[in-house]
Amino acid sequence: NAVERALRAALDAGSFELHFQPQAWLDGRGVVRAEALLRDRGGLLAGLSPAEFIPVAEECGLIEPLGEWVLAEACRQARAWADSGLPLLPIAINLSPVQFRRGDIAERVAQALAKVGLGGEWLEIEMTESLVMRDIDSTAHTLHQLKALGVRLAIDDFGTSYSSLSSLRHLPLDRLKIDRSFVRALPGAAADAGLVQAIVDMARALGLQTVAEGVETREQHDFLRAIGCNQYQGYWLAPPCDATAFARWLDRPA
Ligand code: G
Ligand code: G
Ligand code: MN
Ligand code: NA
Repeated sequence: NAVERALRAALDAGSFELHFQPQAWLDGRGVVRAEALLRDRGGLLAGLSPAEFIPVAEECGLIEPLGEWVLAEACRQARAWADSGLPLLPIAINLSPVQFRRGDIAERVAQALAKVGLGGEWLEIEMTESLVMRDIDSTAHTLHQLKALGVRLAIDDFGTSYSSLSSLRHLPLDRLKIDRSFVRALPGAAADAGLVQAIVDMARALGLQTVAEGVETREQHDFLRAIGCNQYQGYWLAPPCDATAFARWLDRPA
């Protein structure tokens, strides 16, 4: 398969890179963390979204080395920014269910952090709702191991799958990321506005923060702030960009 060959070539050539997209407080306190998003620089996968090649990597086993690389590279970058005098910024990575289910993810995360001398609080892990809700006992065990490292835990694309309220309440989660399909038609679409409000209220009752994804307009931003959503991410703040451009963006004059 052509994508599988391109994945192997990119891993061999070292042409993968992480791009970064900021997440910020809606109340004006500025950037809180950056999400790391995988890209292939100049390789055969350059035109593809990870949404297209990650599933192939999961099927052919290459998600293991690829996921390890993402974890190590995110830690390396957090450390490099801190060493260059930028304020240390937590980084969120996306974790594949395949990496999560191996059973040793907490150990791998602990090693990656130790290698760069960072505490767990500098790393956030984004997982899909279906990963978190499937096989809840073993999930809870792994999440508690990660939480014990100080790592923050977020549910990505929240609302697109199915969550048990009691699981949301009892798992050691920090944040829900409200899927951008609910954000797209805000603030005009009454049904979406009601849904997002309900998610924000439910999260607050459960002691969880909310991050709205895919915020593209000032109107969306202002609506989300007004209903008490905590943080946001999206093109209206900044699109994902490479590490150099991201550091420049962080350092931009106000
Ligand atoms: O960055 P972009 O919008 O193209 O990402 C598309 C999808 O790919 C998103 O759902 C995102 O979570 C996922 N993705 C991006 N980078 C990674 C990664 O490093 N690992 C995994 N497992 N998924 C990623
Ligand atoms: O599912 P996840 O949140 O990991 O996906 C992040 C993806 O969403 C990234 O690939 C990024 O390119 C994309 N993205 C980020 N901000 C926006 C936005 O404002 N609008 C749209 N359409 N996509 C966005
Ligand atoms: Mn994500
Ligand atoms: Na998402």
